[in-house]
Amino acid sequence: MKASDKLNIRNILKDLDIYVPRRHGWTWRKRVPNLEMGGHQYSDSSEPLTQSVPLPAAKYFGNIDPQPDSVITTEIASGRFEDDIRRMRMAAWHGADHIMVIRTAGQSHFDGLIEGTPQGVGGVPITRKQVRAQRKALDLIEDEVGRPINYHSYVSGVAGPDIAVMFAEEGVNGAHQDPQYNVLYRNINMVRSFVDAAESKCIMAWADMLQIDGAHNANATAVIAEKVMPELLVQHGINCLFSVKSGMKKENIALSTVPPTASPAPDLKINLPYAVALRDFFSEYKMRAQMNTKYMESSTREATVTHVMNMLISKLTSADIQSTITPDEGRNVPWHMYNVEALDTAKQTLTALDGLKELVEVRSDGYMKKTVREIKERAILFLEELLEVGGYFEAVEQGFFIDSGIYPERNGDGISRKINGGIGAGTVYPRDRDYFAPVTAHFGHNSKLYEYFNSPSELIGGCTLEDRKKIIYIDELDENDNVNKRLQEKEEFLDSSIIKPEVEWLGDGIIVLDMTLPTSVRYAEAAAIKIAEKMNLEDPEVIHKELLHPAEATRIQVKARVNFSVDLSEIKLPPVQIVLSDEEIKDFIKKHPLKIVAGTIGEDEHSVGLREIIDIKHGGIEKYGIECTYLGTSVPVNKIVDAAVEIEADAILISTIISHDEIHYKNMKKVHDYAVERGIREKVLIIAGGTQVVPELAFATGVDIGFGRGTKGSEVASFLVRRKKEILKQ
Ligand code: Z98
Repeated sequence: MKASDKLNIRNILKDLDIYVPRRHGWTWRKRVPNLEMGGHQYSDSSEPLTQSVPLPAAKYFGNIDPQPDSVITTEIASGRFEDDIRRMRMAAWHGADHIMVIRTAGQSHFDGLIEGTPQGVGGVPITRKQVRAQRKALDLIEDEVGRPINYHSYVSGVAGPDIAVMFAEEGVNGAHQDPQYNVLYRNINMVRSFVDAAESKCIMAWADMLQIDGAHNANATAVIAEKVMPELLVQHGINCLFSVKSGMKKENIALSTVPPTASPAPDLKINLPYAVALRDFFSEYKMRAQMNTKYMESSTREATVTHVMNMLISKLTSADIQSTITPDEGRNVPWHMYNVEALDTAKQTLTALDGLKELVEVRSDGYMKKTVREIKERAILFLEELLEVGGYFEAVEQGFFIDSGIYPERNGDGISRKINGGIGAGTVYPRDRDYFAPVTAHFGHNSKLYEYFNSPSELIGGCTLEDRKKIIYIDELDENDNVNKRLQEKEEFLDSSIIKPEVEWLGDGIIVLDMTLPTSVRYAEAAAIKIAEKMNLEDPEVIHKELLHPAEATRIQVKARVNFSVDLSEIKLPPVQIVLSDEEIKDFIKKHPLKIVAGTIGEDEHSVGLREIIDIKHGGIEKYGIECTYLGTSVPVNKIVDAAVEIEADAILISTIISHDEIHYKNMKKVHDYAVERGIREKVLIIAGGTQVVPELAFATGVDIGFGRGTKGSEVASFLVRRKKEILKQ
């Protein structure tokens, strides 16, 4: 796949029935301690990518893109897997190597696999076809960036084991699996959930998948998140041990940890001891650090600060996987740009904090010692009481979990589930004495015959885990709700030069407007909708409001839809300016000193643009060692050319903003003509700039080049150097 080519969804969908996943199991990043990059030494780094989008400031550092050593996660949830695939590609280029696909609302309650590619709500219906298509696309994407990408979804709900088998068959690399999630948040019967979990975990162990637990959900659900700290340790403990007993390797078990609180609470004083207590108790397991979404509002700024603070804790406690759902999940705006922004926030922060533990040490005395110990003690006492009342099931029935008090305080408002209640109650049956299933990776005693085979599936020449021909691949079941229909509807935008703005689906036409209105929040909200309507935007909706002052102003963000598209084939672009690296320009100037004379000409007093091109303070061409003689504003044409003769300048830089009666082009021509008259035109380059300058029209006046709005000093210097090199070659 070429970087300049779009992912072809139809090609991905072709021959899916015979697709074979290239590997099973989870992949960690390849650590490269003491990596040397751009003249810097990185301590906590991993192998660089072959292609990527570096951070914006990388242009000042030779475009380096160091990759932190922890796996970085992004969660994708648009409801259309075909659009999610394109977002996965963007995410991988920004440093994601763990891509979690959220399931459609309610899938936990589907008692079996679903098929085809129906559209989902808040996530995609997880089916074999869409899993295959996404895994196949990720094969291409990981080749493109040069790093394996872990594909992940959820093994929970009443169809947990069925999904686990399908994931094992399809090369899914990681999944959430925690029976407590079923019980507490999906009201699925607890006996069924734990039996299903044993089976699912056994299958996931066969496929070497990484497991993430569900304890963090307590955090998002609790009335006050920091109050559930002790029970979170208990929940992690239950799932960890249950997983080990079901056959999982400890290194494949990850705790889903969330710093419980957020500022304006004193974040570090609460979150750091909690993270340390977790690390102490679960030192043999992996940590998947997620962000606190409980206290997240619609402000991207606030969400990003919480994310960054959370990553400080991840760094101090060496999290193995860094999630980046903030701010999309917290704000319920799961759009392409927020996935990418959050990934960049993670890359930037983790890189900024590189080597943190060589610089500072987390104290193990005083406040830290006392607080860490207190959390652990509360957790142990919680567990002891749980055992005293008869075990986990009994404790859940008595409402031990997600109570608003911090243990041992209990306010009687926890989530209570009946041992014999919930979805799927009464559906667990003991195996018959002669039970035998010819399958691999089955939990428990699979008949006495087990002893005679490596796996009971040998009797049938292997089950679907060994023999893919036995997998029944169903393409589509619904003739209307499927990807082919959706692609047909989007035909206009597929492989064409016609585009619309987009936030999550091809051609969705959504844009965001940001405005500050000088009124109160209530009026601002209503006025913003009116403004969007007056702009002929459709379906306007306020997605963020921020009080600047009760009477003076409110900031509003509105999302809305445009009802037109743009044809790129109708846009004429100027030729691309080649920009040389700073080093290359400096080296050349050192060997071949250059002099220029500059000024705004005619009756033009606008000097800001030209000063930005020249002045060292603004990154102008002075910084490369080019000798600049600035003649000021409204310089007569003759004067600037005469000055060039006098100082033997290599180039004349003229700037004009005023374009009335085409005066800017007329003056360019005059400079060119007078330079000819003075006999220096062959020796001097004439470079003309200004906000209204169209390069082609400038060139037509006789000058060497025209630069329009937004030109940088580096572009002008690059032109000078390239042209001088050509002259030297002649
Ligand atoms: C995360 N941001 O963990 P449904 N099992 C567990 C879960 O935590 C979740 C599901 C299943 C979060 C993503 N977590 C939310 C342990 C969901 C999903 O019922 O299909 O929604 O199950 O990264």
